[in-house]
Amino acid sequence: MRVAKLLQTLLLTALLLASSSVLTKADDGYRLWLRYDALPAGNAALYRPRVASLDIGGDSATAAAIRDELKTGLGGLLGAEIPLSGKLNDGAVLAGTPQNSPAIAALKLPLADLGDDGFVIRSVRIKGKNVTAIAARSELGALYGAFHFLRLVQTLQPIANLNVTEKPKIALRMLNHWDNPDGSIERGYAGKSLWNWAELPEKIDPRLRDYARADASVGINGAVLNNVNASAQILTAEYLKKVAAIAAVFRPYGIRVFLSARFSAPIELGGLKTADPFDAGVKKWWRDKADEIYGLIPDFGGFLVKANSEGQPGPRTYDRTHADGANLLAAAVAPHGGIVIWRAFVYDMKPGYDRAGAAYENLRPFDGKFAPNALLQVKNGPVDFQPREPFHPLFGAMPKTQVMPEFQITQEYLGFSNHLVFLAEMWREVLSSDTYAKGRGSTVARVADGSLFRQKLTAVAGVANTGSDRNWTGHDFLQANWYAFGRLAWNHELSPAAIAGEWIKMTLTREPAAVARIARLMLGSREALVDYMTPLGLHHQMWGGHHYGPAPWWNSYSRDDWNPTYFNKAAADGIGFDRTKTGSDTVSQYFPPVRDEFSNLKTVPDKYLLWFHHVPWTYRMRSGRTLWDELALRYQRGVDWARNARREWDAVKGAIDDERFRAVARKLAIQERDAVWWKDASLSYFQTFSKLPLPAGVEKPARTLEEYKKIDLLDDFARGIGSFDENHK
Ligand code: BDP
Repeated sequence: MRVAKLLQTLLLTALLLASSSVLTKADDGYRLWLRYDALPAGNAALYRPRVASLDIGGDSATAAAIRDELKTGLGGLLGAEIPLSGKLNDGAVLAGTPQNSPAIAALKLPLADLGDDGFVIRSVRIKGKNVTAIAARSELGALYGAFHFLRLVQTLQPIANLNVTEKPKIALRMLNHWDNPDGSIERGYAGKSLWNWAELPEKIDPRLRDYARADASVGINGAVLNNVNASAQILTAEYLKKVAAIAAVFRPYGIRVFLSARFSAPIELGGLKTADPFDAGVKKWWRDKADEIYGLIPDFGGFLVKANSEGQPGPRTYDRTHADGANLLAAAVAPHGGIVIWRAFVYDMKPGYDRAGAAYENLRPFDGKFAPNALLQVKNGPVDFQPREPFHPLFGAMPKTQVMPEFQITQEYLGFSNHLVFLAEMWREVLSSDTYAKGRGSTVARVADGSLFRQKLTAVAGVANTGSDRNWTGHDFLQANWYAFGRLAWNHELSPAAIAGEWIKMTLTREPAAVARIARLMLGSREALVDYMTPLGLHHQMWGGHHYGPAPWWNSYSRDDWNPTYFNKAAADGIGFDRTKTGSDTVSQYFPPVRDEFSNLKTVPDKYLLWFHHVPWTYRMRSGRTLWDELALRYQRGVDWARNARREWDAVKGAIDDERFRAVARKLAIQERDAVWWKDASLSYFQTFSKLPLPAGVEKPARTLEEYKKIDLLDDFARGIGSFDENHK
């Protein structure tokens, strides 16, 4: 009897240990959302597919990638070896195209309208057998379908009666890597570059393939490998071989490689005296360079160019226009089917001007002047990747130009890889903004997907947040932004909540209560960050240079449009940048009724108030509070969120492996510290003008304004509190 009891206790303990070790198993985050750990036991009929065998058509590298992913993925999720078999088993999964799979061809599925990247997934009965078919016109489409199928299984979706049809709304979904030849990454906060130039092309880091898998799993199909502040070195014969080696790894996963081109490369590499786009020698140099590149990389995507911006060379140096510059490169790649992406991030400082109006002034005159294989890449807002900006007025304003949005996934102005902020919320806000260019419903998304102006080439870019950190993005949660960018680029109608739900279940936990709690955290994070950094339309209030931490007092740059004081205009009479008729009037760059809504104090949304208006500290807000009180309370609200986020996170302990749980907890502690610092430093400075007391409920700053001015928050970061190694101990 006693022995039996003892055995029972031992058994129970063993079981408990086993289950808790599953939960607390270390996970360094490397596998991203493609973890494929065994699905939980439970309501098996609903979410645990029976997969008897895999039948993947084709023998190309892409077909091999599909086979590999499904075999590893389903094998892991279902905890069983899944045989490859051409036999029509009950429970077989077929994947392929009508060309590479007779079984798929026989199904005669409606594939005609799917384009190159689309796919269908169908539960079908063939000769009395239940089969899942993943079918597409191209092998790449079938790969996207395979990843989609895996996602359904990973997120516990019922898969017995599938009838999925998917195709992307935007053709080119690309990451811009701001990586330098020396391995550093401009505005990168997750380690070094993933491209190991010194070892390439001989040695290929296996990580490159995992990068490509991750991209393809969310439909990303283009990668600019180098910084827009480009070194000409990337275009040398030596480097092009390295680029070709990377392209070869990416190819099976449908990712085309692009390069940032330095406009003056004909001088630096070609020894020419000029880079004038009208010069015959310059034209020839670019044509030859393009031929050389396509000789090595037949599917090379093309060039991205930052010209006459922040010191970069460009056509204006030779009295030529931006269109002349873009068309020079467009002509060089056109014979090979390549494209040129010209950036609209141009803002030449003129006395008394408004930086927010500069890109529009510089680029709009060239509407209709760009070559058919050129796109204009426009940042989401008119200043520079701030926590919140109204949409860029160039969206909708260039109907004869192929315009594409550029988002920043890396968090240059948003707390680096230290702050948890789910950016799908921001991107949705921009994409669903109505430009009214052709009346109601002319959203930024419809500019981007080409439906508004019947644009032929469509694209969207995100400045990557990836790096060599073991977990890719520094902060485990910021993988979600890479994921979300891809998902929204594929389908801009997806809701942030749906994307967050998918990502959490694939990456962190499937425990329903924890999923719900974490989703709430993610979905509130962007508004909270705006609150504690730049509420009510404030912008560009960050410490100079590195842009980490608050410095609303900063006025020491000779370029005024880099100074936070230029943007906040805080003074005794109030705060905010007047962009209405009484000020810079750049609000008139928007179409009516948007411009009227933003210009009028009665209708401007609170979130853009200080973006468009300079208002007195005692201005009466919609809430009935004074501007000063409202501002202070917003900062406090952001701080409260950051505090609460830590408690929320503590509450999911046990639902997530220990390693990532602790790493995130450390980051959240930094975020809280920074949020408090932002509130205290900002309010201390603004109070010198408002001369008003803090309202009830707003905590008093812990230090003096002089201390906030002296201490660079980044110093702590540099000492290691924000680093991956430090946080994954
Ligand atoms: C700014 C960054 C700078 C970039 C620039 C750009 O501070 O590092 O080079 O944007 O997008 O946000 O070109």
